[in-house]
Amino acid sequence: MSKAFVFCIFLTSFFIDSVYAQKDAPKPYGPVPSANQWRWQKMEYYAFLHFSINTFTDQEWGSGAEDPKIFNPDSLDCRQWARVCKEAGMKGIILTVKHHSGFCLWPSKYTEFSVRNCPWKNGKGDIVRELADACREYGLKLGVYLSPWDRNSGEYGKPGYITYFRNQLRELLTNYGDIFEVWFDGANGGSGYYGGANETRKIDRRTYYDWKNTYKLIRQLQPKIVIWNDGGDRGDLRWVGTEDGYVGETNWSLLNATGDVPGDMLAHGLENGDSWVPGEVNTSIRPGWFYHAYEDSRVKSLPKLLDVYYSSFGRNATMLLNFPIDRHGLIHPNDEKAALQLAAAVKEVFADNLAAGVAVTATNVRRSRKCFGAAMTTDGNEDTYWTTDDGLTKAALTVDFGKPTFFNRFLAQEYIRLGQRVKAFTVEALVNGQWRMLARETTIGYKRILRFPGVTATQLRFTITDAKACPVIAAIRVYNAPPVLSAPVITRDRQGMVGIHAADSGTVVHYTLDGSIPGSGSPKYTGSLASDGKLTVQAIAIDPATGKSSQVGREAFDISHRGWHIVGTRDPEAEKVIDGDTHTAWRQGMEENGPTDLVIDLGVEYTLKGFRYLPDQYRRSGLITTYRFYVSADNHEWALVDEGEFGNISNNPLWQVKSFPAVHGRYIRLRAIGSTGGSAEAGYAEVDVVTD
Ligand code: FUL
Repeated sequence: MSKAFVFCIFLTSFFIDSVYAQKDAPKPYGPVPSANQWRWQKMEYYAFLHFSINTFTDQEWGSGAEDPKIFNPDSLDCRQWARVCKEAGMKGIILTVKHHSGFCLWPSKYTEFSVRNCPWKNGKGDIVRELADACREYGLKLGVYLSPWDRNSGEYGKPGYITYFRNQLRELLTNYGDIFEVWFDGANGGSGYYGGANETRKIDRRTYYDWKNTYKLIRQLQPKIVIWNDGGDRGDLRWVGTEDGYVGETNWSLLNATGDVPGDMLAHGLENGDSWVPGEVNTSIRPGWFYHAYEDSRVKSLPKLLDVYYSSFGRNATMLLNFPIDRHGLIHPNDEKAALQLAAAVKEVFADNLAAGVAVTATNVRRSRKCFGAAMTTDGNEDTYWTTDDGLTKAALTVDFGKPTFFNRFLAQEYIRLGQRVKAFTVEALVNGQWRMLARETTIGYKRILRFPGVTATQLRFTITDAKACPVIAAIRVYNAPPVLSAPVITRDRQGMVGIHAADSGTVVHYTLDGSIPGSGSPKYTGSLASDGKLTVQAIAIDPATGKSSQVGREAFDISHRGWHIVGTRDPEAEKVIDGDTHTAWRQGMEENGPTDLVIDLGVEYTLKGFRYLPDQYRRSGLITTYRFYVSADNHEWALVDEGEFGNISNNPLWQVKSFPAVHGRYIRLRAIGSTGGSAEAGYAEVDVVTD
């Protein structure tokens, strides 16, 4: 036979095969991702960067009244941002090109409130341009966060603002190359500078922006973009209802095209929704979105970041991890270190797929000339899949390791281009000849990763127990993740007793009180330690069996609360505000239209230079949004020392730290002016002071 003839037969059979196979493949079931959503989903993990004028005022939200002259990073380097993100394993970067203050990181033609009027590069700089260039150099995609709410613009709330907003979109979507995602935050309307009006402006978030026509413009300018919108018309992606870094374990990539989306639906999607709207989990590597030096030691630990990874990417969502850019214009070294540790840990966990190259069998394989067999789930190709005959909604795959094998992670992947189908599944292990249930779960979607205590088994059985239509599984993988120890948790109670709590049993805790890094030579923790004044406690946990140690846990305390009392209430629950336990809270009803006071007697006079407020951690209402803070020597004459807002407290109810010029006093008064949930209540987990 001539070579040409053989080649011809090969081509013909390839052609017949693919036609037959296509005809034979399951039909898509329900909504499926668009080409843009599919491209986006495969990005899996990418960065958020928060940087704006409020980086220079230490606030989470800017008011719009700031002087552009304060925006002056001394070493801004977008290549550093891109390098860190690339090395962290991320595929793109979304930058807050305009946050709620309205300050623009590019020299927009349509406003004076931008980098054009700041000292950085003598007003000749363009951060969006520098980042676009850096992304191109590092092979990253670029996205933009353009806040619909603009606290600077005098036009905000009026029809003219929509033209302004679209003009800015046009600049961003035409001048900087491909933009993969545009982010429209849901915070909309409220107090602001508004061109000097200094007032409160409310808008109807459903109608004001005329999203329909704005979307049309976006898609015309960037046909490959995905739209994230938490404020108005349904975009291509959805918020998952929290900024804490997780999505529901049951997570459908579906919603209805219209109608309200309550929090629970954001977390879980809608099983029978009529549109494909997958979840994106956004969270910050630190407590806040913007940079605050006081959070330098609050960067998420490796166990926490791994938990976020498993609870977002591991639950059929993408992971959007934020780096606050610091005042130098850089990603802070602590944040870089944490992100690289996560990348190394992820690489280690997923290095060795124990299901690759071993026998996998299925209870049913779709009758076809094309291969839809079990082996398609372990061939390393995510575009091939195992599927069954139509009409089957139950089926199983069995992985035979051929020898006792230890594992503690399981990953499954649906071929979502044919729809998200699986409603329920189980994972079992064959241990000493007996099947043992490891997990009973619900949805899978693009990727689902399960964590469970390690087990030694010869086989693993993955059973789809319910599905909307025949299952279509692109991959299953099995791993043995090495243990990662958690840093000890450090607390101090009202009496000043310091407790250090190891998260992993069997570990030994060592600590220091002198600012040095603890090691195996530092004192061993055997029980609570008495303390009084300012104190920094650092601790690590060491596993004596392996010698592995955790990251360092660190907690800096100001004066103890021993002599403190809540004044002016008989409610004994009020003492919870100063008990040092962040899990307990006190709530008090607010006067109509505020204000409501919390007065604390510190026992003796101190030099005070700030205060800290932690809202109730378990409710979304009663979180103080605007405040005044007073100090007194005698509980009669009060001096107002600070006032302002706790920006973004509703979505991110973390410790609020406020400073003011040093003042002497024994009594403090936190006056709640407004709070979430209609200002009916003010809730406090803790209130603390910062002394000189
Ligand atoms: C929130 C905003 O208000 C925050 O400032 C931050 O940008 C976060 C990602 O979204 O809702």
